[in-house]
Amino acid sequence: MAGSTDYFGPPRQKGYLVNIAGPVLYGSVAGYVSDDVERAPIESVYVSSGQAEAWTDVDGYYSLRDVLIGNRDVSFSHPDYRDTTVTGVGVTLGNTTILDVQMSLFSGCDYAIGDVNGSGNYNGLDITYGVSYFKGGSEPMCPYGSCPIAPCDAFFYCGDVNGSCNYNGLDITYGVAYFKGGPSPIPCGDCPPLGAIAESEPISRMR
Ligand SMILES: [Ca+2]
Ligand SMILES: [Ca+2]
Repeated sequence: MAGSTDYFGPPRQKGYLVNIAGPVLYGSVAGYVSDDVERAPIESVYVSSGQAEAWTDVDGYYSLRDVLIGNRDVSFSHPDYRDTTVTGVGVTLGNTTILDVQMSLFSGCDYAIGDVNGSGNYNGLDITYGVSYFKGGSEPMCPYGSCPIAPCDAFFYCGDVNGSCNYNGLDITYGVAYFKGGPSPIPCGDCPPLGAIAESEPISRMR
């Protein structure tokens, strides 16, 4: 009988080998990371896939070792650039897969802070619109998709003027104080408006 043969036979080599052969089930991914506009190398990009991690050198090159074989996702992140993930990268045993990536500069989200009525700027009408919303009126009209990062992908992010990353009555209070000469609006830190990173100029008051 087949079952008896198995029982009295040698240990199952297949399972045994898998247990001791873990380290050889890896491959590598290596390549060049550059700016998608100037094609210039980007230094210090954090590259990761599962447990494997690496950083690009001054010339934009990275070498990610000990990546599990199979189709893997490889992620690239850098504070000045939009996060990039390449999915389904084929990693084979003991080989190096070449993966060059271009990253786009993260220059902020395309919206005007406080502009809940979709007019393109922040003024007293946005306060009125906001008060109306909290009484059951129309939702804020933040440009949809201008900021594809949570929580900035929610409908209300443009109404956040006190930097709390949500929109509530405190933003109305803050806005009213601002238009009376109080502190400038503060965007949610995860959703910086375009230009806010490079310039951080005070937003001009519009009454
Ligand atoms: Ca407005
Ligand atoms: Ca808020």
